[in-house]
Amino acid sequence: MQAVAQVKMEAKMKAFKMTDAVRGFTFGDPVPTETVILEKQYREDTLPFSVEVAEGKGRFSLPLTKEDRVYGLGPNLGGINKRGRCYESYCTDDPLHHEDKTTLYGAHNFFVLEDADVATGFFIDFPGRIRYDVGFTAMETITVEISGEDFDLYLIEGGSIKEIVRSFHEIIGKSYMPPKWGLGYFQSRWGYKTEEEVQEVYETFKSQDIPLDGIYLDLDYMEDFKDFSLSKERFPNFKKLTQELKEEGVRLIPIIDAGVKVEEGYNIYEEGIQGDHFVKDAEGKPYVAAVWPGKVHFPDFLKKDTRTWFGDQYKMLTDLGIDGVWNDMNEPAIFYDETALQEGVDAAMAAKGENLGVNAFFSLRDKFMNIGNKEEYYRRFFHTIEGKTYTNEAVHNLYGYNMTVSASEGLKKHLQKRHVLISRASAIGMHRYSGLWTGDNSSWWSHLSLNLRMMPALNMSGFYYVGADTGGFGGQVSGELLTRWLQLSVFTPLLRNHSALGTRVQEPYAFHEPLVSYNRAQIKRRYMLLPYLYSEMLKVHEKGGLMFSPLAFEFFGQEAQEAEDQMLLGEELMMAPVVEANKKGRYVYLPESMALVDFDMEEVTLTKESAGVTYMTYDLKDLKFFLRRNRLLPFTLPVGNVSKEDLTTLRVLGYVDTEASYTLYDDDGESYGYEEGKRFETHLQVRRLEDGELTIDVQSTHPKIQTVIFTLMDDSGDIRIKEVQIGL
Ligand code: MIG
Repeated sequence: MQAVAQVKMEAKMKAFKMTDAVRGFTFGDPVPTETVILEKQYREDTLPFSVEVAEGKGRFSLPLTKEDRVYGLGPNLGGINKRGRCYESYCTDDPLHHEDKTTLYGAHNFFVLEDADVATGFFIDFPGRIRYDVGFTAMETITVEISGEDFDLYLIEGGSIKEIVRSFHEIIGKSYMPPKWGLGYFQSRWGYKTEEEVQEVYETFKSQDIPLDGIYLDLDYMEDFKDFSLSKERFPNFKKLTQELKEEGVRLIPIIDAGVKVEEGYNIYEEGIQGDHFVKDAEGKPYVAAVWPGKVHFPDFLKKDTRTWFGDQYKMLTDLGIDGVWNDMNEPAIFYDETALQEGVDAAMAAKGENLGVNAFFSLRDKFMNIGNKEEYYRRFFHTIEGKTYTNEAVHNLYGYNMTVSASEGLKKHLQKRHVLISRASAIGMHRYSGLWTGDNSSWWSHLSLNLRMMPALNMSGFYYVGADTGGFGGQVSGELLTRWLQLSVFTPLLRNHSALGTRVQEPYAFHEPLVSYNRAQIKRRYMLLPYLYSEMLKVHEKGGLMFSPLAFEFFGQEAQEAEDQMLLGEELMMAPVVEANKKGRYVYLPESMALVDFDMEEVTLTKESAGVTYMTYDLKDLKFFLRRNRLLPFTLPVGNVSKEDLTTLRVLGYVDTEASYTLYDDDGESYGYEEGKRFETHLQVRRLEDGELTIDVQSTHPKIQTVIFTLMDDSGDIRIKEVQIGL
């Protein structure tokens, strides 16, 4: 990045400092987004490049050298290195994520530009649309176009991307931490129609011996798609079912949509009208859009008292025994609005009996075909922030974010213990309140690798409790694809198999043998890895930084930069999933020697692999990954769900040539004690002495762990097993 020129509109810009690594520049009078939690300290400073602010837009371009790489931008299409594409930050409901798309559900305006020797982080705090042309129009230019004149631009400096990410996380605050059961396996489907069907799903998991921590409930549990209602016909014993399953350690997680059905006598609608909680149209009347329930009003989540009011509605669910929710359609998605529908109907009526030319036909067709989520809808309803009125379009990316703040506050208040909360729309800031799923992907191989590539970018934005619809939401999944997807998703903190209405059933047992056995094995392995995954979640919650990092963030060289189908997890593991059809293995790039871990229920094996490129066989039945040199990986034996976790014996894999240590974090899994640092730590340390002897040290405050069994490999590939008893 080169210094180009001084900013043109000095008068409109105020410089500030936030921490040693973070400085920023305020242009105009930005909307408060509450993304950044630290105070600005205004001072003199100059921007090292020019930002044009004119005609309702802010714009800057930076030169990219051939070597520069661009990382971040959250849940987006494209590679890990974002170069060569355009992106837009504007939360959008788009269920077809093919290569032409530029905008998905999240708006995450943090990216890092790295050249041969310097990396710089950029964060644009602005709630409207931002366009990024990352070396697309001109290969050697990145252009950012902000659709407003009022924004904060942050620059984050540091010695490495990892440091920059940590410094960024310091200013945006700590992330949402799910309860431990949130890291289990979840089954979902749109739609399990009745409580019998849900019961049957549970029974099948049980009889098939497949672990399960919960079942997501889609729209069908509601009456007429009304938020906080229950279908008396399909779910007459909702509370009983919820409680019975919970006794088995299986939670139900219902969906809540952003739109509130317009219906007289419906309590949420009536209260919303009385309390003036709905967003208004230009005439000051509640804006009418149509989503699943038909006509709806949208709660104005940008208003504090509306958030409190809506958040309190979740009590209806917590009173029934619900401990987790998913917030959907909160971009907000709009099927049509009254004006657009009327225009379509009028055009159709006018066309009646006419001989339509091709252009007239297409124009008529478009009135119905492209009626969903039209840009103009978001200019037809308004929010008021600190006395100023904005179109939704101007503050669009705050909507789903604040619906989720509302849910989070309500659930926290009414549960007194941790809950699971995921949202579809997202913006940075929301990471403090919930996790997310990546929206309506498809049962495509390309979306399996997209899932992998999104993980580090989501972590960069502060989101850790994340995952994609395993198996793919839309489209027809093949058994092979589901099993391959599980081989990846067993590592993602949110592990949920979800699929759309009308698609091929995709529960892990919905396939023929041997796939069912393989799927069962994959899910059990997730539970074996759970102590480690949970420990890593507690660590990133506390310290920020990345749980998933591209190889390029850790190793030098072009091979590391280009290995976008491999990923580091924590400081210990390297994943190398198979993301293509008809493969029996794949080539893996090893930046240093590692232990190949073949993870099996009966016997976990370690094999030494030298640095370089190697072909690894990887069957559908396997779970394989790599353990880095001088690192330890704790694991345990599988259980039916998190409530049955048994840590009396902890197992540890190690590739130790000189010395390795790991501190396993754990806690009660459900209280907020972790916020005050209440946790159990188990320090594991292995040293290999000159003569090859091993010394092992285990210090633990964990109330359960009694025995630790180490399987340790050295540089020559020899394995030794050691058992350590912890004095009580
Ligand atoms: O218009 O509730 O992303 O997970 O199954 C579709 C039905 C609405 C979109 C969500 C998806 C969910 C579906 N919803």
